[in-house]
Amino acid sequence: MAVERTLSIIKPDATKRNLTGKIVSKFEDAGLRVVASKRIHLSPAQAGAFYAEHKERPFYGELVEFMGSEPVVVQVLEGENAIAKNREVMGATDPAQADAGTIRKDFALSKGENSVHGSDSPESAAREIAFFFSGLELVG
Ligand code: DAT
Ligand code: MG
Repeated sequence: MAVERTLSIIKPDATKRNLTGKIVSKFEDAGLRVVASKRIHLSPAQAGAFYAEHKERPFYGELVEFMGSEPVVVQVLEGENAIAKNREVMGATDPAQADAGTIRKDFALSKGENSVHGSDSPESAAREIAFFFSGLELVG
């Protein structure tokens, strides 16, 4: 296994409920290190561009509106097998299907307002990290 980096977003439903610290604790407890972090408020154009891969899906408009509704915390997480490990800590997209102890099981409100985003492959991690951060902002 290699040390990887992955892009995480703590979504509006979670920042609004002041859950940032509790969510970061779950990353850290799983051995993931926060190597970059910022709080931003996405414009509709930025949210739309980030989720462009979903633009044909029926929930795209709702997703873009939600992601720009409140600030988010975007972070780069680093660790052994970080991409898959983060997806495990997040839990399934639908909180009703998520395993006990996962972020989405503990905090998500619905399939749409599901508290966190995480890259799903090395290619998406590289693209998503570059979307939000310059190399100078990554402090390993
Ligand atoms: P994930 O975030 O687990 O990678 P995804 O990439 O399939 O899931 O979808 C991106 C986001 O879109 C997801 O986190 C929440 C929203 N979404 C997905 N399926 C949905 C649905 N059936 N109804 C409403 N929102 C949905
Ligand atoms: Mg996804």
